[in-house]
Amino acid sequence: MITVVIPTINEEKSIGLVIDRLRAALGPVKGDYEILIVDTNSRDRTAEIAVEKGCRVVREPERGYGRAYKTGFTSARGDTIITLDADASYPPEAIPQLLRIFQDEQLEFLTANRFGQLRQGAMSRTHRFGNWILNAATRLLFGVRLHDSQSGMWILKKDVFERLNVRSNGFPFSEEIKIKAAKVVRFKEIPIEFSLRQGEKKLRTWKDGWNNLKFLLKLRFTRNT
Ligand SMILES: Nc1nc2c(ncn2[C@@H]2O[C@H](COP(=O)(O)OP(=O)(O)OP(=O)(O)O)[C@@H](O)[C@H]2O)c(=O)[nH]1
Ligand SMILES: [Mg+2]
Repeated sequence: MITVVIPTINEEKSIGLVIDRLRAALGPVKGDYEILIVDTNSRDRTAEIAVEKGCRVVREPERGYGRAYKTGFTSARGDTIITLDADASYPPEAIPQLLRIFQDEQLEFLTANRFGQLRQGAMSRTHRFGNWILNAATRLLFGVRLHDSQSGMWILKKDVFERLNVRSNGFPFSEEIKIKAAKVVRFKEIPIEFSLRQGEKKLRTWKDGWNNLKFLLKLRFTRNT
């Protein structure tokens, strides 16, 4: 079984569309699936829309992108997990092809590369620059070559997450899980199309960018990580 995990805070503008597009894309895929929304205190109709559309919603009252994923992965019923944002920036339509590669090549972690086919205006210059720095840091500090260390669309085996001991509860969760997975499991990065997000972004460019870089340095230079 597949569990699609989507973390949300106030994403009522796009969550319905993302769920509809997911159902259309997953319909022809063989086997059972569930869509699991991990919601952190949305004050809009995000959770109601998800329930109306037949999704399971779990609440995670503590803030944090990584924390939301930890909660979601732990309560996932599937042995295969797919992740994406609720902001309609990642393409659910790519899932069947990504799943095929994941299965055919017996991968354990697949991450989608947003820089493969970046739609015009999908990402600001500042974000592109920040991503370049973080990709370079990932390569220099860990010897892991990624085109997109911050991508939020992955396919992974649930047991891989259980084995990796991912520490971060914030945005660095994204790079940490990839760095750790790339070292120990069958891992691949595949290009996807990426579009401008709908609704309000939760990431604070400078603050979170800097936090991510500090996190990488700490992960590299402190023991027991
Ligand atoms: N449950 C939960 N979801 C979160 C939290 N922070 C972000 N999210 C969700 O995680 C996804 C990624 O957050 P975004 O704001 O899109 O961050 P991003 O994609 O790195 O940045 P943008 O390029 O600006 O979209 C979105 O679906 C958010 O609603 C959180 O603390 N808790
Ligand atoms: Mg996003």
